[in-house]
Amino acid sequence: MTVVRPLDDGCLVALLDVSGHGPKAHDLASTLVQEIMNWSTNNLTGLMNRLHESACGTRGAAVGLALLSGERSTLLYLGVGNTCIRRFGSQSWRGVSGAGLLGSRLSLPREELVKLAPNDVVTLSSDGMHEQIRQADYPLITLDPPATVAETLMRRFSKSNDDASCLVIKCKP
Ligand SMILES: [Mn+2]
Repeated sequence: MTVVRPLDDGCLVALLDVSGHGPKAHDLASTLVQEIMNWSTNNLTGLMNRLHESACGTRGAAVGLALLSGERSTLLYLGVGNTCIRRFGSQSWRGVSGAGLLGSRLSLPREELVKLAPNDVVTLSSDGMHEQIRQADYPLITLDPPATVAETLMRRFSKSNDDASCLVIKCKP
């Protein structure tokens, strides 16, 4: 599941992959989405700790959080579990998510700050999508509209044995 929450200067985006399927998984995803929508500061570590508390005693989830600032052209990332964030374009970059699972084992890495450039594309995906995607595998990734990028990545790189989420952010020219 993906969340995009517009802020005064940029947006907060999140990708959630709750363990398992069915109504209980959906309930946990809904709870986490509410927490993300209600969070009122720019503190990603604080938000992740809040999500962890909400998920305690549940089946758990993998979560990636990214805070984008339009004015500073930056991206701040914090993730736990099998979530993957990548940047394509002027430079390639891949974020590192902490080991563990939200709700049971939380080992939070440091927030990573990335300076973005015009036309960069950032993808945030769950473990239902292969992580080894090189820009050479998809040379048009920075030229295609973001919806086309998401569809193309899902068609070409999602695994047959899991569901997958993918969120695509395109920087302005
Ligand atoms: Mn998954």
